[in-house]
Amino acid sequence: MQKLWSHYGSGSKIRRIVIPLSKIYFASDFHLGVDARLSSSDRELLICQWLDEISIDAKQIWLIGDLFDFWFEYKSAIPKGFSKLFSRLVLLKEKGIDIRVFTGNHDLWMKDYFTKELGIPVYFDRIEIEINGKNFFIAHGDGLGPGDSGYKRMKKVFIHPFSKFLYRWLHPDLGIPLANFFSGRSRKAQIMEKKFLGRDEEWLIQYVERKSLTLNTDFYIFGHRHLPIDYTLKNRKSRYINLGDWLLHQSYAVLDGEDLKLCFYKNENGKIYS
Ligand SMILES: [Mn+2]
Repeated sequence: MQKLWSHYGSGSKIRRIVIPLSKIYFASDFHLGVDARLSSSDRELLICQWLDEISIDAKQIWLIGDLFDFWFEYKSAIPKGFSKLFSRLVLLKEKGIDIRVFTGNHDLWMKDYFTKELGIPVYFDRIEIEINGKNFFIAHGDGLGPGDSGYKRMKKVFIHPFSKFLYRWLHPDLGIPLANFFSGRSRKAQIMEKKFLGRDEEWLIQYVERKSLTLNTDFYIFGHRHLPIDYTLKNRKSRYINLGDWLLHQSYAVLDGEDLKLCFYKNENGKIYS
């Protein structure tokens, strides 16, 4: 019979166990539902792979808006096509990972599906929060800063309960294709690299510079811009982080202790603007 305990004998190597620190991850702008460099379904698989990998050491995962290219919740129906992502999120929740979701300008019509069915809190507006002793200001980023007045007016109409009420009376088989038609989503998403406009032209940089005059924020975390940006503000302390997107960049941010950095998943050509 094999001697089971022999490897504990003198001179044998002690197995080294590494317990990873719990990290906090941020990502945004998956835009599932529209084909880009990858088809929506392939991108969903890639996101699930990424979630699997980070679930090893993730304590918390923040998804900061535009998870879906279009989302609308009827009282008893949701758009189909995202079941792989949902099942992964449920699995991670069961592993004890705290997941939080923001709405973006493409999926602002969320109701209670995430909270009730998936147990995931949804934020509809910017928040200030302290994580690991650091102050965070988190928002999707649409309609903030100067300019964009047309969009700001349109958003007011979109989020008005009466608009939702009216839209809800369209049958989903009509309502969802109609939304796709009007946004030109039947075409492939534009995947041209956006241009970083620099501190004088980037609306969100102007917005956070103004905010930082009164707030003591360490990290301003936004999506919406579809460009990975890590920009240190004039006060030389606060950083504006834009999470980029998954249409082109497959980018995300990770907070490890007090250190926050932008990373890319399976994209060796990822570039960070600063
Ligand atoms: Mn977006």
